[in-house]
Amino acid sequence: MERTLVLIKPDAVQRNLVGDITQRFERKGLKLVGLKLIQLDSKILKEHYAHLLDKPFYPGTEKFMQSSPVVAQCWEGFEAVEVVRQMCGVTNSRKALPGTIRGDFGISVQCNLVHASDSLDTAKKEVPRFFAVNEVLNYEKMGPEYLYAPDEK
Ligand code: IDP
Ligand code: MG
Repeated sequence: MERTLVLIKPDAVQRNLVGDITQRFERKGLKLVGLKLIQLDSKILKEHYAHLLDKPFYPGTEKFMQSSPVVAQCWEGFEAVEVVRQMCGVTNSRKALPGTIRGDFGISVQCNLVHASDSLDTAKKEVPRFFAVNEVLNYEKMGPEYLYAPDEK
């Protein structure tokens, strides 16, 4: 099973969309293994968005991401990284397909509601960036036989 990081961004927190977004991942069949409300600072954002530091929009991104707490989540599932990325939609919410989180709730590039790890390698770095080892929990959940075939677990 893969684990992936989701951040529900300040725009979604302020717009009362935490529940709607979380419910989508739950209904999909993903398993919530980490969850917390956190205030990000410049240091963690510079690490998290290292690939964007030289972009002209980066100062705006950093300010936006600190403008309110965010909800950090770790979701687990078979091919969870790709599943969650697909559910979020492309970066520009105006281009994100209907049915995706960004496509359904957003109309902005910056204020695009969610962050999701973009590959398994990235997820392996991002989950420990936001969660201590004891904040990601292992537990049994009812009903995986109705979510997966035996060779998908
Ligand atoms: P992603 O969130 O879809 O993985 P990235 O390219 O990793 O997209 O960019 C991280 C975040 O930086 C985006 O989600 C968005 O909030 C912001 N961002 C990316 N490109 C732009 C831009 O061209 N203008 C303003 N903000 C941007
Ligand atoms: Mg990204």
